[in-house]
Amino acid sequence: MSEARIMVETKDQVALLRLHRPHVLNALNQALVKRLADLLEELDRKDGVRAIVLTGGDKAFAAGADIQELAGMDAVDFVNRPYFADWERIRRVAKPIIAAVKGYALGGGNELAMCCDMIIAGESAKFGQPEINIGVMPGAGGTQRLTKAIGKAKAMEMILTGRMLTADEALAWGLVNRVVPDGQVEEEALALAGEIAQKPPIAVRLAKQAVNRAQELTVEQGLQFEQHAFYLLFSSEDQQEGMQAFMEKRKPQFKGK
Ligand code: CO8
Repeated sequence: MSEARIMVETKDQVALLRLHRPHVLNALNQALVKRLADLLEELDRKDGVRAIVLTGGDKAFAAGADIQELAGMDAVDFVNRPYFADWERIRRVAKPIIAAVKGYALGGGNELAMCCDMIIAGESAKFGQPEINIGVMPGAGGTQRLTKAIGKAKAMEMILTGRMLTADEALAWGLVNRVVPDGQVEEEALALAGEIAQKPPIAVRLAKQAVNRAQELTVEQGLQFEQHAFYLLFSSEDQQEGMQAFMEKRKPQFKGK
């Protein structure tokens, strides 16, 4: 079996990516993360795709970085490779990505789910940053994204104890959008992606960027970004179509132009 196996299906303008290294609970080795970044960039450029769902297996979305691979690395390897460059590529994907999580989302797996824009969790989902138990700490955004998502006190507790959250706790703490029975996770994520795929794609992309700016910039800078993105949309055909359709009381036909 290829070490970087990811299945891809596309239907109704939504692409579904499935991580597939079941023998190690989808542990994220470098080849898998690179393949994922390659595929996401490809889908980001592809006209017929407007939203993406990322999922794993029944037992694990992803159980973290591949500890077997990590164990053989030293600090200089991280600098020379560079280990996190593919994570940056994933972070820059412009189209919306929804994580559909069943089972373990741990360490890099939880960080990957948080790199997505929304998370649909199955009842079996377990979210955690257990790096502390193996002598390290989160390295792919966990200390930053988790803190923004659930607040300092709770992020501190998860990161310093390595304790896992159940799906219901993750919902109560604001980490996930909703919890559904495991058998419906993919369907629910695909339905949400399908709904977004009907919206005007340029506005979706700019709105995604603007919301992400709220995590990264001051309110002043974020407002400035939002206003510029808003102005920009007034040069799109979809803005004219959307407003015209509203006034004519008909369904808009968005073209992504
Ligand atoms: N890396 C490599 N192999 C793994 C990993 C992993 N993260 N997780 C599970 N496996 C392997 C196991 O070694 C085992 O292999 P084998 O059958 O050959 O012994 C197989 O998957 C099944 O696992 P278990 O037998 O352990 O299954 P259990 O149901 O008993 O336990 C757990 C499931 C609780 C998920 C357990 O496997 C576990 O604790 N895994 C490790 C979780 C962890 O510590 N994750 C954090 C890793 S560090 C990290 O993510 C750093 C992130 C920063 C950089 C991100 C870059 C990608």
